Amino acid sequence: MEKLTLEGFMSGLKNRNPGEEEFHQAVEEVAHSLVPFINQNKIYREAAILDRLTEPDRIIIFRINWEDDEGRIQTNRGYRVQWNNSIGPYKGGLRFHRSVKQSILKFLAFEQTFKNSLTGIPMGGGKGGSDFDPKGKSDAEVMRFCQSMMTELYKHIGQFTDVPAGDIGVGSREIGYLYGHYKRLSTQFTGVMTGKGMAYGGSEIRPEATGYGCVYFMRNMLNRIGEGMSGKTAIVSGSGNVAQFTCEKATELGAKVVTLSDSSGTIHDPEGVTAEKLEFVKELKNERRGRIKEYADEFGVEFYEGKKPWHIAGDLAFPSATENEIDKDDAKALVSNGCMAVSEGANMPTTKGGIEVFQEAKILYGPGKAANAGGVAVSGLEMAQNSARLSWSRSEVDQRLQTIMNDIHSKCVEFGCIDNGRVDYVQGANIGGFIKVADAMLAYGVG
Ligand code: NDP
Ligand code: 2IT
Repeated sequence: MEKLTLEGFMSGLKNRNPGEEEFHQAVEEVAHSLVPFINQNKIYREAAILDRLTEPDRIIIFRINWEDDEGRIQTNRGYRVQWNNSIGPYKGGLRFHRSVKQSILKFLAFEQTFKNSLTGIPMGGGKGGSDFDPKGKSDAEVMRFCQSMMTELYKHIGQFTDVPAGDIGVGSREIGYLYGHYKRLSTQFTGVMTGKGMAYGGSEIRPEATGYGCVYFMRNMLNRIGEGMSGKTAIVSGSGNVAQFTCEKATELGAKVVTLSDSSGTIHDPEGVTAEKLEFVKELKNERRGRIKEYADEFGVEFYEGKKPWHIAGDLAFPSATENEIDKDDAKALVSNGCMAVSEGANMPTTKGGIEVFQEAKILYGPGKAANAGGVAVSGLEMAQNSARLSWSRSEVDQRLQTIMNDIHSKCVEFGCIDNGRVDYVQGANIGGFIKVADAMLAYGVG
């Protein structure tokens, strides 16, 4: 059998999925690691696993109509991308953002499949969302939108079929409206969604899990080279769910977080975003839904309008906003300012050129599918608690999260160890995530 080449594989993929740049980017990053691995392990090649794994099981696209507060009828588009359920029910978040389109949800669902495998919990990969923009909408409008979306979505999900959760623009408020409507339509109270409130089947630590997990992963990478979090300066982007709890845990472990951002700009607080200042951010972002500039006004620090935080010096970087937020020049700026490690809270926040800069500089680079897996891991723990009809304490869930992040780190080391004991975490995460899914697919035969 002919050897697989990256160029040949990617050219076929691009022809089959024209114009879907984010999807091409996510697949290329994975294929870069997997093509040599598959050439060495012919069983995967013969079963055409890579071709099958880069095609979703199905994509459901639907119209969502809802009425705004002025009585006007609005139309949005809804999606659920069910990528692969070889190792468990489809699992992954819903994103509400004006930029949502098929290419973005395909890249996210594809990545999710590897990420979920890395957690060791039986979950397949999926993702969904809508181009609905929650900014400036009233609670009543968000509720009507969520209910209308669920009226279609509920036909395609289920505790053993597909279990959505949150992502950008989907937090506890949206999950409440979505889950409540599912319950009404189905007359069932099941663990069909995660990220639920504590009053109705949620898990302790789920809101914190992505940010905390991302910091635990950073700690693991640092510890392996004899370093620690204490005394380090951290650059964090975003100011939503992932950024807030990254800031909280990094600060608790002795680091100083000096930046936060949103789509309008970056604040720089050289004294550090302390626990007290973070409470202001949580209230600002989660309750009042205001802009991060207010932090600068409140605490008298610098605000860089329209800028990302990567030009500010720091030892550690935690991109926690969105895809492609670190390009080649941003990565160069980080490295030349002394950044020694990157742990990605966001999904695919670094461009291909940016990743090359980090790898050439030989700094620690933890890709999202490993570093931000703590969120979906605790979603898996929420599903387990729902099935068992019980709930674990905060410390129990946190302990399990730390163990899962340690195990993911070990898996990356196992499959990503390269020259002189250095670890290529991209290769480690890609191969480590691939094997379990691929072996399950082999076991099922052709189908
Ligand atoms: P939130 O909606 O809570 O926060 C998103 C933050 O990122 C906001 O500060 C937002 O600013 C900023 N942001 C979003 N889009 C852009 C953009 N195009 N340009 C600049 N800033 C932007 O989302 P999350 O914190 O949940 O998600 C952040 C990232 O983490 C995403 O990549 C998500 O996929 C990933 N992730 C999330 C997990 C979770 O459990 N929630 C799990 C794993 C990964 P603004 O308010 O101005 O839009
Ligand atoms: O990207 C992600 O891993 C998430 N948005 C969380 C998914 C989940 O099902 O908890």
